[in-house]
Amino acid sequence: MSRSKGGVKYFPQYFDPAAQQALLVDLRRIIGEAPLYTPTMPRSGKPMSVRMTNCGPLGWVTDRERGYRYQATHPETDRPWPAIPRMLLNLWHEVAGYAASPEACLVNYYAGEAKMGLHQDRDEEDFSAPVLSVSLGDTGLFRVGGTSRKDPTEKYELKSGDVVVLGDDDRLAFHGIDRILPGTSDLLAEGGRFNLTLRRVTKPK
Ligand code: MD3
Ligand code: FE
Repeated sequence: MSRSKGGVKYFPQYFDPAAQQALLVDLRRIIGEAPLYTPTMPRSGKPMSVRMTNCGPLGWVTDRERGYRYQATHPETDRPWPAIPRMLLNLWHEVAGYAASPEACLVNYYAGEAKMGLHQDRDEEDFSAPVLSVSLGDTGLFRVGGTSRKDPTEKYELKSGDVVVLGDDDRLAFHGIDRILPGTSDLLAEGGRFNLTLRRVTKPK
C-alpha cells in the first residue's frame, strides 16, 4: 500500500503465521470474557453486519438510544473490558510513533457477507494519535479515500497478519470494508475476518 499522502504506514505480513496463532489465543480469551455482540446504528437501530467487542480501558460501542461512544464496560455484560494483550501494546510502541499507550482495542468480526460502509473515525478526543489496524483471517477488501466523502477512493487487500497505521493527514480519511474474500485464510476454523484497531481516545496529560 503506497499512497501519495504520508499518513499511511503499511506493514504487510508484520505477523508471521506463528505470531498470528499466538495473537489468536489472546483474542479467543478476550472473546470468552467479553462476547462479540451485534451493535446497532444510532436512531434507526439497524443492526450492523459486523459483530464487535473490545479490550482496553475504553471500548467503542453503539446502540439506537445512545449512539456512538466510548465506555469502560461491555454493553451486554456490564463488565469492564479485558486488558489489551502485551503483543498489541508492544506493536503499538514499535510502529505507532506515539508515546502514550492506546486506550481502546476494538475487535471487529466479519462473517460471510459482513461489511462496513464508508465512514470517518471521529469519536476520539485526540486525532493527533494514529489508528493502528491488525487483520486476522480471511482477506478484507479495504477502501480508503480523502477527508471529503466525495474524494476518490483506492482499494487494498488486507490479509491475515497485515498491520496498517493511519495518522497525520489520513487520520480522518473516509474508509470502509467492501467485503471479505471467504476461504482465503486457514487461520480461523470458523472462517471470516477479525480486525483489531488500537486507538488513543483521550488526550494524554
Ligand atoms: C483509515 N475498521 O473499526 S481498520 C473501524 O477492517 C474500521 O474493520 C475497518 O474502520 C476494519 O472503524 C478498517 C483500518 C482503519 C482504521 C482506521 C482508519 C483505516 C482507517 C482511520 C482513518 C483512515
Ligand atoms: Fe473506521
